[in-house]
Amino acid sequence: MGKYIIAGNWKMNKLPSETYDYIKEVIDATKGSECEVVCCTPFVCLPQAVEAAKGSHVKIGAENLHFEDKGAFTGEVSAEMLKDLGVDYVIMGHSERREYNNETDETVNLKAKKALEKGLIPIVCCGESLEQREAGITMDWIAIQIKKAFAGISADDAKKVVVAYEPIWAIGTGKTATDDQAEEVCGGIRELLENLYDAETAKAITIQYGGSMNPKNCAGLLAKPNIDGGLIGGASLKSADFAVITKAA
Ligand code: 3PY
Repeated sequence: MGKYIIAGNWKMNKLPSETYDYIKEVIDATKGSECEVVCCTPFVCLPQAVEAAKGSHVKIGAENLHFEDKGAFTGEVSAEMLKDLGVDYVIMGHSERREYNNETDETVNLKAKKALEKGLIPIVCCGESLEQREAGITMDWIAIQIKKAFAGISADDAKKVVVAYEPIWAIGTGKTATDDQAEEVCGGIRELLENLYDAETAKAITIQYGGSMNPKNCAGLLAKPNIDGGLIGGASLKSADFAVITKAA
């Protein structure tokens, strides 16, 4: 299956002045992990994060980007700016940005294409609401999100994309999908990707579970055949907790 990647999503947490030391802590705590270890930080923390991670096994990611190259987009940050800073990954389509910042499947697609063009690895988030799950339309919804996110992306580029399945009802609620619920959707995503591309491409794509993954529930989730890692919210803010997860992957 895809390469195992555990990525922290700090969201709007930690200060630039705390970042350098915290990344050093993460480097120490996660030493010996077999997966790729990534910390996605707020824009203002990225310079310190990149500096601290230099020469280590930890990679740095951003939590968003703009899909245009440059211009009159006050407050926005381009793929090239992130690349220039030494950033490797970038999250897009997180349900919080879909809810509060007008992120749509179309902007996710534009962002994914721009990130790939500039040599960044997109972490594309998808996931259903509780109402959609209860209505039995989880996979239909995810299929729309995935098809739109990957529109116009070649098989070679698709292999570089990371998909994060994050059920909205499990984000910031303390609720996690059961191992089987998470595997069912991640397996469904793999099947979708196989239909969109081919079996080899679908196998190469990392599919993460996200949504309150923590030191207690990570082992069961990560043991599932179609879960190749995690996008970690709260548990990425404590290096010891984060390291338990990176070592389980
Ligand atoms: C969570 O774990 O809450 C997340 O949203 C990870 O992205």
